Amino acid sequence: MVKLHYYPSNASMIPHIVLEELGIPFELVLVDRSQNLHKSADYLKLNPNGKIPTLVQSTPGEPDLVLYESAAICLHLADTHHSDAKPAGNLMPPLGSAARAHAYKWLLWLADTFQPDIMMYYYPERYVATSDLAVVGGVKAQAQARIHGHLAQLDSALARSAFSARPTQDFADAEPTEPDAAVGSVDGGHWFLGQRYTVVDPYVFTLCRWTRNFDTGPARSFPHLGPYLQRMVARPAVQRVCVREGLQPQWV
Ligand SMILES: N[C@@H](CCC(=O)N[C@@H](CS)C(=O)NCC(=O)O)C(=O)O
Repeated sequence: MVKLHYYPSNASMIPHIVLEELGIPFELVLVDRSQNLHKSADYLKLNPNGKIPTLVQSTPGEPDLVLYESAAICLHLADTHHSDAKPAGNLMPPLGSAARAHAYKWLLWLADTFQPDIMMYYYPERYVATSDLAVVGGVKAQAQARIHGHLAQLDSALARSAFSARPTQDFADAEPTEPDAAVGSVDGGHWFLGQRYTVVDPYVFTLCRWTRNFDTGPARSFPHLGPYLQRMVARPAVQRVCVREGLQPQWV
């Protein structure tokens, strides 16, 4: 049995979507952040960072696998639900392929570059040793400017992947060539790495969702990200997660 320790709209949404996409039976365990339970002694035993999510996988006769870090959880779920017989359901490109290398690159970039800037935007006071509102506001503004750059980077990567996608390819190379100027208007109905949906998609979706209330430049306002996010919202697994977590529209 798999248990996902979650809080609505937190990073736990990323593996939650992956679990739904893979059709794995799982149990959701609420870590009530409103009661600071992510810092409780019991939760810290699972995740010493006091962060959400944590996945606990129990297999009879084996010690529990306790895993934190959204990207690691998603990769583990993709690895353990990989099928050579039914490759269409796999959520990572084949081992050793260029597409898989790009998947690693994007997952790490999302986790170590984009996600920390979002945290800095929402919690700027954590990053300065003063309560001076002008200083705190400056940290927030700088984070928002960097996030705008990250969204632009995702948007142009999507443009390239639309340009490179071929119906016969299992996984399009995510960064094959410089984008063609004409590609700006192309909406190939594709996913982040090309024709095939991967665990990168729920990660991109969730971080983009966190910009939905930005007064300027939310992810949905970018030319390629906008339609892409709508394709994500149309996926039944994404809809099930948004409903189960009790999220209010606008979802993205
Ligand atoms: N890189 C970690 C980050 C997790 C993370 O920052 N989670 C946030 C919720 S979105 C959290 O638990 N914050 C609580 C806190 O910082 O006190 C992951 O993706 O698992």
